[in-house]
Amino acid sequence: MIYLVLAIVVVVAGLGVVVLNRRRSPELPPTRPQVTIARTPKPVAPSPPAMGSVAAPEVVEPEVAAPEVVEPEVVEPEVAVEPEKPRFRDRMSKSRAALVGVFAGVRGRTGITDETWDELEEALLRADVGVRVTNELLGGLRDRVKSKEITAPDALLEALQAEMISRLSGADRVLHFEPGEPDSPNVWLFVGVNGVGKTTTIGKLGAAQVALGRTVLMAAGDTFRAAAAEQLGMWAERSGSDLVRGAEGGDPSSVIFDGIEAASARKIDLVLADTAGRLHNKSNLMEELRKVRRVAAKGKGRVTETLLVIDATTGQNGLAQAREFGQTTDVTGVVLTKLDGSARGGIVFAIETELGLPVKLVGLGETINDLVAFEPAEFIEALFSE
Ligand SMILES: Nc1nc2c(ncn2[C@@H]2O[C@H](COP(=O)(O)OP(=O)(O)OP(=O)(O)O)[C@@H](O)[C@H]2O)c(=O)[nH]1
Ligand SMILES: [Mg+2]
Repeated sequence: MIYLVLAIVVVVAGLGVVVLNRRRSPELPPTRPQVTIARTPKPVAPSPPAMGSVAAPEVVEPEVAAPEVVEPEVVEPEVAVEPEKPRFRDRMSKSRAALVGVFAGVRGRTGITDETWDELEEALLRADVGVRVTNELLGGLRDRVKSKEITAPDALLEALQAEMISRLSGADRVLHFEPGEPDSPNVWLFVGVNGVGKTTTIGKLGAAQVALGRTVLMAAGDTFRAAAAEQLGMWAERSGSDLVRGAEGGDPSSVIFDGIEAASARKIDLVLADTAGRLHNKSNLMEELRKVRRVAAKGKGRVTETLLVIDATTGQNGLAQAREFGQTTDVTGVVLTKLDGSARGGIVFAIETELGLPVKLVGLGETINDLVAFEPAEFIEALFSE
């Protein structure tokens, strides 16, 4: 009997030890909290696993639940950040720098003196406003000073600013787009001398038009330069536009004609036609441009804009170009590029007053977002702001 009781005690004690061991052993390996840390979504530089660690395989085991932790973090950066349009004020530091010092000097005097007029004249000419416009602007102000309507330097500068804004108002700066039959695309043609920014402008404008909900096809009418079509192709891809290109050295008119026909067949709204840069005094190349213009109007498309691209850093030189191009292709407006790198923003006045061409778009940098509609008030305020 005693043996029987002893035997029962031994068996029960043995079972207790087994149960206790079973309970403890699963607690030994690291449990959930550590596993979650191991699943941190951003892969950290792998640290070497603890050598010879017995617990290692057990840490790896519970990775099944991982996706739930990872997903939200990966998706987050994909949310598109709406890029802001650049502001004249922020990008026109060079043009402004040429003027603000003068304005400060004018303000610093107690009255309006001969030096005041000399300094203003010099500053406006240096900013490439042009002799004619400078004389007209200052002539009008002199009269108002003589009649005592203006007496203080501050008021003089305010009046100059208002006068400059008013000279630029009233121009038609709209990019003309005629809605019509779906197989009759609008065609906007880009012309200008070498390297002014035609292709880049097409790229930026294509992106803006696509954002407006229009479908766009780019026609690589620059068959002269080997890399020109590739360059335009890159912009087409970036902006979500179609591309039509021809053989290198081919006839630019036929590439643009083919582009317009393709756009018509695909019911695309707008064709942006690139052309090779050319000097305005090369008559054979200007004749080629005349043909491009004529042929573009022949098929299904409607040429609703011919935009002359002018580099703002070339200043008054751009005027001579504009005259020649205007006579050749019926230019409807100007795109003034590289205003961000130019101290000669005043060229806008010469272009508009002396040539009667509206500046419609302005390039304020090299990226896809750096093309803006020309806003006279914002432009002049940027020149005067300190
Ligand atoms: N800073 C600045 N650079 C610009 C602007 N527009 C164009 N560019 C630069 O000007 C250079 C020439 O631009 P393109 O678009 O190739 O000029 P293009 O008129 O097509 O040149 P060609 O086809 O050779 O006649 C490139 O480096 C552009 O990035 C602008 O508004 N600001
Ligand atoms: Mg080009």
